[in-house]
Amino acid sequence: MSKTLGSTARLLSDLVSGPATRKRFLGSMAAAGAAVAAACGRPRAQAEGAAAQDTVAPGVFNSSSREDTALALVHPVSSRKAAADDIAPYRRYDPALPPVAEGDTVRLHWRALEVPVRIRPDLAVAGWTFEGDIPGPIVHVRQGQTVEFTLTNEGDVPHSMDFHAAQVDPRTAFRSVPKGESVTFTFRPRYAGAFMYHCGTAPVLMHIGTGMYGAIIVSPREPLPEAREFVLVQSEMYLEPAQEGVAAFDMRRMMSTLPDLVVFNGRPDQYVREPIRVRRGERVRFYVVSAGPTHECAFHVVGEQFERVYLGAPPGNFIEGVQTFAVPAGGGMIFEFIADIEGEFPFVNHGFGHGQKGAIGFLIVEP
Ligand SMILES: [Cu+2]
Repeated sequence: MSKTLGSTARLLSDLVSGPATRKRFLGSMAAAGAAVAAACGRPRAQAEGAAAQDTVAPGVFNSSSREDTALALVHPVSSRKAAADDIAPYRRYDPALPPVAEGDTVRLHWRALEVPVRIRPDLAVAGWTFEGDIPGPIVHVRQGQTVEFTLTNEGDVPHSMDFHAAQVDPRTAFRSVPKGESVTFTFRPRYAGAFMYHCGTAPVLMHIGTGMYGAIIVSPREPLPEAREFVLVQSEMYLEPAQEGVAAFDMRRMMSTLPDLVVFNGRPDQYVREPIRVRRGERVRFYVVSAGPTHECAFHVVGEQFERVYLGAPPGNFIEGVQTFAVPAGGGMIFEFIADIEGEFPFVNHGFGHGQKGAIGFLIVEP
């Protein structure tokens, strides 16, 4: 019995950190921290010193292991610190669910890009991204469609893609690819719902924590009732103090799980500054994905009640008459109500220690 538990624990440990002793794991976390530091403009010597402590043979195949990021430390890690002037201007992340992609096969070819992203008019973060934004693009497909996905890594450290809407062998499909290489895989979503995607390269905490996540929405074959549909991806940000308007992500603080910011769609308070607007009488549907890396989202709309919350696989699996429901880290759920009252309705993470840190916005119901 205890032997079984021991091997299960080891398996779980391997999933998170790769087959390694605790000492080696902690060593790799230090190296990973150095990778972030190097990626964000710290002296290269510091990163190389950390790499030397943790020698990993190039070419090791390990789809989701700590080796992947540590491997990159063998190579020079270029400075990621861009002059604030070079960073794209601030823009609101459009929360509207895009239309379903056309065709039986949906082909996506994305790049992993290590670029700063402006999350407030006065603040950019030195992110690792899919397609240059945090979160990455919203994908919308319908059950029955096939997704053919390619990721080309244009960053310096290895990256990968893990779609929670897919059922595939992660060792091959979700494998990490080094700079300049690509990985392609195909899947056919079995279930409808709101799903997370993320980079699964180890340490996963660091890759999600640095910005590599987003939402894939799978609509059921029979469409849900017509609605105004919005996607909210909640995530936490753990940052070092900004220098010249650019903040690096802080791996050690990710492990502390006490975030500086908790945000919807990558920008704190963006829908307070620029609210989401609907018309009175419209059905409103929020697809809420908690990207974490660690915390849930206790989703609530002040002054409203959800007619339905779909826990998964719509059109079934809903509960009715709900005030608040928590979406776990790595999960996604669908929240629906009729906006039959005019007004300004805050939507929040009702875990207010996190709502206060930026996971809040306004839904304006206009006549
Ligand atoms: Cu990554």
